[in-house]
Amino acid sequence: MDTPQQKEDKISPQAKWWVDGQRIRYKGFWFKLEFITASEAIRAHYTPLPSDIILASFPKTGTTWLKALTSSILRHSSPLSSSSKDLDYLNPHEIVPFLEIEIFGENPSKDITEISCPSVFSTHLPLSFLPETVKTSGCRVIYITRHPADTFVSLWHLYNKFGTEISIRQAFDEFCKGLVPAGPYFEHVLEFWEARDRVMFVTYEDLKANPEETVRRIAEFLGCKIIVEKIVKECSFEKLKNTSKERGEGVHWSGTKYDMFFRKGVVGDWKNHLTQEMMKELEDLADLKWRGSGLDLNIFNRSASQ
Ligand code: PAP
Repeated sequence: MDTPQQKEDKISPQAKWWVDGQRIRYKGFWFKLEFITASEAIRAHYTPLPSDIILASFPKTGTTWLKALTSSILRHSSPLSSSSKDLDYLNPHEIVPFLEIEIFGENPSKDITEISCPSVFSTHLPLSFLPETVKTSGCRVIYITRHPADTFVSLWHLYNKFGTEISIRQAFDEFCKGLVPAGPYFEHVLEFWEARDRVMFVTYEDLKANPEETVRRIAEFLGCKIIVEKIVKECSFEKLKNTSKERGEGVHWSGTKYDMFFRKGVVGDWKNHLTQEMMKELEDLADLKWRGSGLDLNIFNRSASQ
């Protein structure tokens, strides 16, 4: 039986996020209630098949790009695979569903048995919220991450579009405290980092610095033979953004218009928004929270070939 502290750690209400409603702290992470309920359903009912592919990420770290790349890799390596639909017609989020909403949410919008093989899912849940079998079933998990400063800035812009009422300084403090959806960022990254013997770990910065090499690594991890340049071109920021514009407005379940997933797509935009002092705070936090794990902010400075 849980001690009062353990209970408190599991469900500790309540925090109001910048824009919408309440967040609940559950097992050390902040989520809306519906995500917590869904994570329990996932743990109870989801047994990954060895052929399943799970794309995991903290929000705003490159999820959309990784979804596009993975579906493009699968489509080009096996043109008959219907799990990899054409990016000319669909937003990457329409191709790869979130486990915690579209599959195991309160009103799932997809029937898991209808999804073709290999099934590709995504998740913003921490590793500890997923079933243990994710580590043992042979399914492939790819985790994408991004420098916390650019992650925060991307999140800040998104929430501004929804009408943020607090200053960037206040929002930054909340990010540092972990009070953001799926936060804290540092613990989220650390969980997947510590499982990297089973999880492929990719950074947004690797993809930007050396897309061909990183895509080649992803394809190899998935056991796919492809023409790398074709995939990189098909999933470039410009291409996806233009396709999204041409298609007109569509709205993701989160309320995000599809074209809002493509804002600037660069490394280092934090310099336009954060002070050196704020960056130092992030560096200190990384130091503190990742100490002893072998993980540090230098992973965002390396190119994929190193
Ligand atoms: P999500 O967690 O809400 O799905 P996610 O896709 O992880 O969002 O992150 C969005 C970021 O990825 C945006 O970054 P920015 O705000 O700094 O611009 C978005 O522009 C960027 N992005 C999306 N697609 C691409 C792409 N093909 N190449 C590079 N960056 C991309």
